[in-house]
Amino acid sequence: MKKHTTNIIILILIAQILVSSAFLIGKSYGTPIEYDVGFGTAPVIDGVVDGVTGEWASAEKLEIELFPDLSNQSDGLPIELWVLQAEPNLYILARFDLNDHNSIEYDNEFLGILIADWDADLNFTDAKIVQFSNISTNNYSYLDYHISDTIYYEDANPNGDCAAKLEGNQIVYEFSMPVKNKEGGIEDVELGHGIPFNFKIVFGKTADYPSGIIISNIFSIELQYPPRTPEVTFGELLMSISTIVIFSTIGAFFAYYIYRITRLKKEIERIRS
Ligand SMILES: [Ca+2]
Ligand SMILES: [Ca+2]
Repeated sequence: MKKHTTNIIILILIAQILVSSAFLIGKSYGTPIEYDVGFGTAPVIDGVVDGVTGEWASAEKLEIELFPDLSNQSDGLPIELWVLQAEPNLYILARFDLNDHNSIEYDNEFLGILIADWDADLNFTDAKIVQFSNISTNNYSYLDYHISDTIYYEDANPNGDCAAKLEGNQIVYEFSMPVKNKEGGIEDVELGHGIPFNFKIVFGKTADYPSGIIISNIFSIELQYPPRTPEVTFGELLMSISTIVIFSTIGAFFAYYIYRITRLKKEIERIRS
């Protein structure tokens, strides 16, 4: 009976050590989530929020204001800003109202997303712009630029997509841009997972950059790894294997030590009797 009890205790100890090892592995795989931008299926880039399919339902929904002067943030234009990841792209939607939005004043309206590289703070070098040539007939172009010393150069190889549509006074801009799988080169910021990037929304009424920009604001997001497929570095893998080996070895030694003590105790009892 005593022998069975000892064996059960040893088995429990070994199991506990193995479970502890597995827990440590789980922790080492985890990616810290600082800001959830939402994963979902790719929305259709057509300038319309499709409520039937719920294409933006899983997006992170922010509200920011655009200002003429970022150092004096008062009386801004409120815009809805939705951010969604659906591999391999990042999707951003901007939606807002303006009084008399369909008047001739906004015929050459544009909205752009400027992107700074992860190590460049607020040096925005990539620009994705939707430029209307006639908002009343919904004629616009999607333009991909790179910026050097405040001068905008049109990319030889534009990436991403955008569509916009005005309905009444409300306009919707839907953007998509590649993440990770596209080399940035000098024309684009190469977006990557697990790194914070600064984005700047710019708006204007004259097709001239940057002088036509009248209001803007900056927001920062950290793109997350796709669900259930975190990237494990070689170092993390090595650490996880080492953890298993070390804890399992310690567990085995510990179990053997208890086993030997139990045997010794029985031997002493036998000699005494
Ligand atoms: Ca859409
Ligand atoms: Ca670009």
